[in-house]
Amino acid sequence: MVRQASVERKTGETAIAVTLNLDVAPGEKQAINVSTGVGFLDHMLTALSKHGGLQLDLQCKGDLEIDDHHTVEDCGIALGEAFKKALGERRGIKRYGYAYAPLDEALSRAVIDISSRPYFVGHLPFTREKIGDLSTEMISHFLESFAFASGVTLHVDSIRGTNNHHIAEASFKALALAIRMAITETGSNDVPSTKGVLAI
Ligand SMILES: [Mn+2]
Repeated sequence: MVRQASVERKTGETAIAVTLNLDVAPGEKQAINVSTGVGFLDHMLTALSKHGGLQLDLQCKGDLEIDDHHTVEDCGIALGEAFKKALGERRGIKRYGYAYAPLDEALSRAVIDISSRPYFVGHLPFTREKIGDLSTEMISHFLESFAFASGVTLHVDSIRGTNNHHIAEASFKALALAIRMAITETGSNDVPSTKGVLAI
């Protein structure tokens, strides 16, 4: 079964088309193509896909003449919706995932529960207002939007770091590795919950 989903999302503020494949078949080339108009967000989503073993095509045309807010938030929502759809009934997955990732002096940790209990807690103490053309406050907002749209519980913490580019990138890489663990197929056909259902 191919774990893939496409989502199109159009509002007065953004137009987004996203196709997400949770797996790369043996011998297949991992395909990643991200264009949001916000360079640093492209860099983070590419890192997320690459290290998560995901295949992602995400194209966004947003109202960047205002600022980056709608673009970043709506990309988080659209990616979350695609992730939720690609997971389907959430049968036979590990469900929990956790990882640390360093990038030089920066160290981040991400913990995910593919639970249908949307929640986000982040500790990302950036000291700059922007990294490239991405507002640092939008990084937590992106992760929150992704968590709520996909129905996952997500905690992302910067444990240390001084370079803001490194703090952000280590956090997305930790998230990538946590996601990979959580979506790993166990070979079972079971829904990993005592409730017997996870896709709500
Ligand atoms: Mn980088």
